[in-house]
Amino acid sequence: MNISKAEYLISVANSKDLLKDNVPEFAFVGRSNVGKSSLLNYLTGKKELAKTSSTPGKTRLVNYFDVNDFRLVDLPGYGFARVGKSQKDVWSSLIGDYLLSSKSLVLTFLLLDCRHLPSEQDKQMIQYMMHYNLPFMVIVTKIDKLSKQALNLNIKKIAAALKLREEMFVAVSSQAKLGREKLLNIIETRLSLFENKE
Ligand SMILES: Nc1nc2c(ncn2[C@@H]2O[C@H](COP(=O)(O)OP(=O)(O)O)[C@@H](O)[C@H]2O)c(=O)[nH]1
Ligand SMILES: [Mg+2]
Repeated sequence: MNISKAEYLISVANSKDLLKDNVPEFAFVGRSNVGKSSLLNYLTGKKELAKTSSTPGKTRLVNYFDVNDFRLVDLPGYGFARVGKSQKDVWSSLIGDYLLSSKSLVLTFLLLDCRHLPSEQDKQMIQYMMHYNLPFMVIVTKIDKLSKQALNLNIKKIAAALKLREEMFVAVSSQAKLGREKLLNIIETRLSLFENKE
């Protein structure tokens, strides 16, 4: 797939403002710092499309991007340790509201750092999506940080921890530029299935 257009559309802070039209959407979710913004930039080929970690404000919003004839949706990051508090944010209700209210959600990508086992919040996300029968896949990020061997081993461990098949996983590195074609192919395939279903 060729990316002919990639533009920031809008950011939404409240569930009532979530978009509810029929443009097919691909959502990206994961804990803060997992590499979500970097991946959106890498995928679209636009370096500044989604701001990377320097602007934490945006991480609490649902950010929509128009890409070709579909949308990429950057969901709020979770697992932020609040300054001065040991308590962690539970993932935003905005995430749950988005996942249940989007009229045209084709697929959600849950991002996990390839070096770490999934957190409780990651597991809850998966359970949530399974409970509501929402289609999802897992993206393991920052694979430039591991050798091929270590990566394969970690994917096995992560898959086992989540009780998911390894076919549910895509491995990427925005830094080393790995995994873009595969991800775009997945998007293209799911898009055509979705459009034929409509
Ligand atoms: N080594 C490596 N670092 C990455 C990669 N992707 C993102 N990062 C770094 O991880 C940090 C968080 O990235 P960001 O995209 O802002 O994460 P977000 O909070 O999930 O949106 C930044 O310092 C990035 O430079 C990657 O593929 N490889
Ligand atoms: Mg981000």
